[in-house]
Amino acid sequence: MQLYYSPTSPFVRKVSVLILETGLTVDRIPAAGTPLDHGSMPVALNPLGKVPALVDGDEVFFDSRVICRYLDHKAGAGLYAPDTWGILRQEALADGILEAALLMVYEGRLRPESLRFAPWVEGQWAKIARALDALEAAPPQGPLTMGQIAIGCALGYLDFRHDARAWRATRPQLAAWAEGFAARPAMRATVPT
Ligand SMILES: N[C@@H](CCC(=O)N[C@@H](CS)C(=O)NCC(=O)O)C(=O)O
Repeated sequence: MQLYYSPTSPFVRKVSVLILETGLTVDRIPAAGTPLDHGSMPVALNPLGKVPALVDGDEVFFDSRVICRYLDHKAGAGLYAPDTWGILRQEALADGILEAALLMVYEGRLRPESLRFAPWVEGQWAKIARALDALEAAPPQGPLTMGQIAIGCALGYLDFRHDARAWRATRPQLAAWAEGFAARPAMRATVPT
């Protein structure tokens, strides 16, 4: 299998953590690009021009949710059990945090300053804040699941790109969970730099 990746992508990190946790073997191919220039993104494999994308023989998989589900199935890891719908909801919430957080990064990095619209950025952060409050009210628990991996990667990305927002300040339970989860070897091995 080959995984197209970018080292700082939190969506790729979900896949990388799953690979390490399950002991699967996957070759890694670097790719880089943005909505303005797809660069070396594997557009022939993923027309959306995004990573992660996974090739296994004749089959291509994207996005991270599909790849994680596929690799979990392939490894027989059971990371979507026993509460499959609850775990998928957690993964969707984490991915929603990541989508909003990434849009904020793109807004600051790709859009000319004169075209930026601060209320739109704050609207993205409001989505993230609501999602974090929901997680604070019901922090992840129990044995490792894909929901936990996704939430761990989402919180890690907030630390990486939106540290100034200090998400931990009003969310002690989630912060405590994040600290424990970040200590897992697979999380430590995939910290974005
Ligand atoms: N929903 C996708 C999101 C993937 C995504 O947005 N990846 C970013 C890197 S973090 C990307 O490839 N951006 C390039 C672009 O949007 O053109 C997934 O879960 O894989």
